[in-house]
Amino acid sequence: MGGGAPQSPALQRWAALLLLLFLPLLGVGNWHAVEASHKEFKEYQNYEAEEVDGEDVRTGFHFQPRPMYYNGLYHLFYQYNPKGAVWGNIVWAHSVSGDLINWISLPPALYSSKSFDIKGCWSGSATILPGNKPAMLYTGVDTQNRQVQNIAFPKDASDKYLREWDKPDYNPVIPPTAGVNASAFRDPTTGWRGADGSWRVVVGSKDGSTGVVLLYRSRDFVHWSKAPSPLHSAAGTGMWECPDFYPVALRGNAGLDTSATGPGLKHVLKVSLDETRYDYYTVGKYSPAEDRYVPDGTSPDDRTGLRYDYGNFYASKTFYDPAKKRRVLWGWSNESDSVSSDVKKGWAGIQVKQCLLCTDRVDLNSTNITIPRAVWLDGSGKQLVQWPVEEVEKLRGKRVEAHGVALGKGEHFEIKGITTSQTDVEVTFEVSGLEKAEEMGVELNGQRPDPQALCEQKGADLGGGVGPFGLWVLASDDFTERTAVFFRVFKPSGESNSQHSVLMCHDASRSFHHHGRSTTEKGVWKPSFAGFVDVDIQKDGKISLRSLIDGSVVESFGAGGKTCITSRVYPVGTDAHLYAFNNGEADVKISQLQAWQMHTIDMK
Ligand SMILES: *[C@@H]1O[C@H](CO)[C@@H](O)[C@H](O)[C@H]1NC(C)=O
Ligand SMILES: *[C@@H]1O[C@H](CO)[C@@H](O)[C@H](O)[C@H]1NC(C)=O
Ligand SMILES: *[C@@H]1O[C@H](CO)[C@@H](O)[C@H](O)[C@H]1NC(C)=O
Ligand SMILES: CC(=O)N[C@H]1CO[C@H](CO)[C@@H](O)[C@@H]1O
Repeated sequence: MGGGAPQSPALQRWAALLLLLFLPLLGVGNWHAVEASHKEFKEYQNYEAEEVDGEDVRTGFHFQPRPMYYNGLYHLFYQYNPKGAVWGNIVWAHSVSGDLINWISLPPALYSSKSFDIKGCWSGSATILPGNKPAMLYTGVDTQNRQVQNIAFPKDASDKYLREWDKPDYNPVIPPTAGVNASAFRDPTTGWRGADGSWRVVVGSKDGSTGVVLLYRSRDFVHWSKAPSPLHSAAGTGMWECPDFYPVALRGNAGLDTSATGPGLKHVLKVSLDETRYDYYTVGKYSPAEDRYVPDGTSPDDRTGLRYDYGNFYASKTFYDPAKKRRVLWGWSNESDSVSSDVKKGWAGIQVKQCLLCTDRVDLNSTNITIPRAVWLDGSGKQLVQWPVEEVEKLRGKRVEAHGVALGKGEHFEIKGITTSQTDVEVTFEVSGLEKAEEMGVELNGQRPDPQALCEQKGADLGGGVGPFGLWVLASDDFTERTAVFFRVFKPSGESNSQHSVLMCHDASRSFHHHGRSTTEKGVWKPSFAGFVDVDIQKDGKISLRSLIDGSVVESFGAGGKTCITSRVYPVGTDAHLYAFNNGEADVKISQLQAWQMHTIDMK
């Protein structure tokens, strides 16, 4: 890549994550060329970076998408470090879009400049206050290395892009008071307003090994006081990062404003567990009177709990989109290859067109933010459902389809006629012969086995009773390399559980990797990812799968979005193939399959 890439091996890992974002601000030149051509960014460029301890560095480098909708535009703020691999220069980059597809990059909204954020501008959230006034709460790292919560407002509310943000001198608005660990106090949520007129936000923290979301209240969004009890906590879960707390409707897939209350809803609390690097949630009840959240107990409230995505997905955040009355989720998917890969122009994630106020045209073709998903509560009331926002369908081009294709044991079927390295594929499999379903074959002790371990153990190649069946994506024509996206059905595990267990898996053990390097080579992270799918396959007789494939990203949605898995793989060329396969004893039938070649965004 360009001269802006840090060369030292120690820096390469972070560079891989950050390099692309470096470009819009710097043009494509090197660091020194910048000061002349981008005077407006001088302040944060000149700030001298400082190293802090490892744990904090890790946190600061997340590429956390923070979305907001305001006056007809979607805003996406995301953190990155324009100086590459040194600590201390995390800024909030800012892009806007009218359609969630085409984005315009703007100058950074926030960057370290004052005593209350001089050592970092970390994650936070936007809230629209009465009078249509956006406010941003974010974590700053102050001169004493304390994590504090600050507020920022747009300098000029009449600027439709909200380009410049003002950080009042009275910051921080929420300091770590006695009893709060100042090294574990971050990521304020979007505010919600109670019937009493007061605003609430929670901030992620920990108390020993107990994960906790500390609750704060305010009448004016500026003066905050800590509530005596946290909104929620769970022992043994470690630091809670990037909390997200919002209502979901009991029926239908419409989203709700963050402040909505009433009988027809439940609440969702999502936390990013620092110790596992995945995003977990529970569904439960929020009682405004006590300001407490109590999970329903229909899923574990720990690291075996429900996840938004069972793959490579972290530090996500939702926002309410009043224009389309939906709640939209954005995640971040890191590299799984330790070597910086060649960047291909893709269609997924953010596609930034140009940088307003930047002198050079931007080539930010693809970041690693996942495709935005609408989220709502499943009819069971026990879990969420996610589905790519409908705008993604605008990128669908040439279509191919298939119906009624039977797949016996060991058979596969190629989906031809489109370029399958950039594809949106939806398929429904009819399943029969459930009496052939295998035993799970693991000691259960009344508990569910770890789905990822089960997937690793069984893989896509080991024949089963019902399944494995699904898709091979990004496959070479000789099958030596491929990523399997599939289901495997297990016998009901006992009297208490009369339903078959359906496992959904991404098996990347035979995936393409950087420059064709074998996945058995050292340094390539190639996990199998898996989750169970809460469906009654005996009753339904079929199960659907949608995969969005974009070069190095595969995002899959099982059973209409009940279980989601995102993987990063690194195909060698554009001649990748797409197949449906069945390695189970029982026949499966593709009742319907549609696949679209996806348009690439026009960068003009
Ligand atoms: C506070 O958090 C830091 C960072 O995780 C940790 O190293 C430290 O042990 C915590 N302090 C206390 C008193 O728990
Ligand atoms: C990506 O995330 C996973 C899980 O959080 C981690 O194990 C892996 O090391 C990360 N990859 C890189 C390149 O940082
Ligand atoms: C972005 O896409 C354009 C147009 O396809 C291409 O010329 C350019 O090299 C790409 N940039 C990067 C960083 O991949
Ligand atoms: C912003 C970011 O992390 N970009 C990375 C996304 O993934 C490609 C490879 O697919 C990397 O090269 C980028 O650096």
